[in-house]
Amino acid sequence: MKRALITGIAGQDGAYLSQLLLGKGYEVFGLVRRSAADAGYERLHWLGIADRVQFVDGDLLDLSTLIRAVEDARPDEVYNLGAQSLVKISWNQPIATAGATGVGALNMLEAVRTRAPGARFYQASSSEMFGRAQVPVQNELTPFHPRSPYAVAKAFAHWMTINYRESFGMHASSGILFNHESPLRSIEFVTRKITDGVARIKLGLSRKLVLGNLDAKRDWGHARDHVRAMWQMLQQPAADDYVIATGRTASVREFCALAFAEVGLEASDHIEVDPALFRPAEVEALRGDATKARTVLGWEPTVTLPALVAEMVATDLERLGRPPVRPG
Ligand code: NDP
Ligand code: GDR
Repeated sequence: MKRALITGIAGQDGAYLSQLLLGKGYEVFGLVRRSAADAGYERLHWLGIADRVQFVDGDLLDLSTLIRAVEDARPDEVYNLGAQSLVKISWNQPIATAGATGVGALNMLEAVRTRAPGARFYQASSSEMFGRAQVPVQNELTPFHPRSPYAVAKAFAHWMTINYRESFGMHASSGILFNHESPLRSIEFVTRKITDGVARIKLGLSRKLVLGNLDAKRDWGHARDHVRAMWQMLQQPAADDYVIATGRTASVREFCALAFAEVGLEASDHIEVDPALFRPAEVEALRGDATKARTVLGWEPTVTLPALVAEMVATDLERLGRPPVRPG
């Protein structure tokens, strides 16, 4: 039985990746930050797998906890998904973001290098590193121009992963993942904010949806598809870096139109734009070319954008239409 250690296991990708690995017979260990506030691990409960995961205490900022986690888990594979992942918040918390998102990855690499050098390592890199991209479609050779403290921290973590591969021969891979969404996406991100807002308006719980830049374009895939690529990368004989994307792009405005249409409403009747929600520096448009992942990994996205939107709206309608159940 293979053993995997996942940081950020309580997040969207951590939950789906855990489900995937458990389905493949892995023993799954998850690094979690304990605090007095009861975390709940709602996403793992939602997928019905919370009691099949073994939690290990730790924080990416505290190398001693990572060393202990690696010693306890004795992993064959390590997936570093933990990060301060909110781009907008990274301007308000640049140093904390540099810590968790940047140095956190380095801490994890150090823990693996010293305590489990044979383990395979996955780093959650991001299309945000392309930032103000000079080409309309981005692949592994496209230069980075990060536009937020988050993206700069991710670029540091990305290069550290490559450096550890080249310096120490570690099987360390980076997935440059474009945006991926799901019903388990945090409400802080625009897609889930939209589908939650649409459901609230449909159910009469709210009248309007307040958003920022409607013209930004993203390559939105489904998280379930994208976590599969993470696992596929670690099954390769040699470590490498891969862009994971659908190759299609749509604006926030277009996402809204699809979501409102799901419930028979017109988006423009309900959306309000608040300039306070704009970012100090925006990433205007992203679209990925995942040819390398298709060719080498055999990876393909399986969910269309309309199907993704439909699933998210349906789940939010269901969530809001019934009384909340506290996970047990
Ligand atoms: P989430 O924000 O849903 O999850 C991130 C997790 O990281 C949370 O569970 C959080 O724990 C944990 N975390 C944050 N800080 C620390 C810390 N100091 N120590 C330990 N754990 C910490 O992100 P996603 O699941 O969406 O994304 C997974 C990874 O992939 C992230 O690194 C993200 O930046 C990256 N990424 C995501 C993309 C996407 O579209 N979703 C695209 C490209 C990259 P807690 O629950 O305690 O807050
Ligand atoms: P992003 O995702 O920054 O691409 O990072 P987000 O959903 O936050 O923003 C996407 C685009 O939507 C615009 N936008 C708004 N965004 C939010 N959050 N809230 C709003 O009200 C709103 N209105 C418009 C934004 O300006 C932006 O252009 C995500 C994260 O998961 C990162 O961790 C990951 O690395 C990248 O995707 C790839």
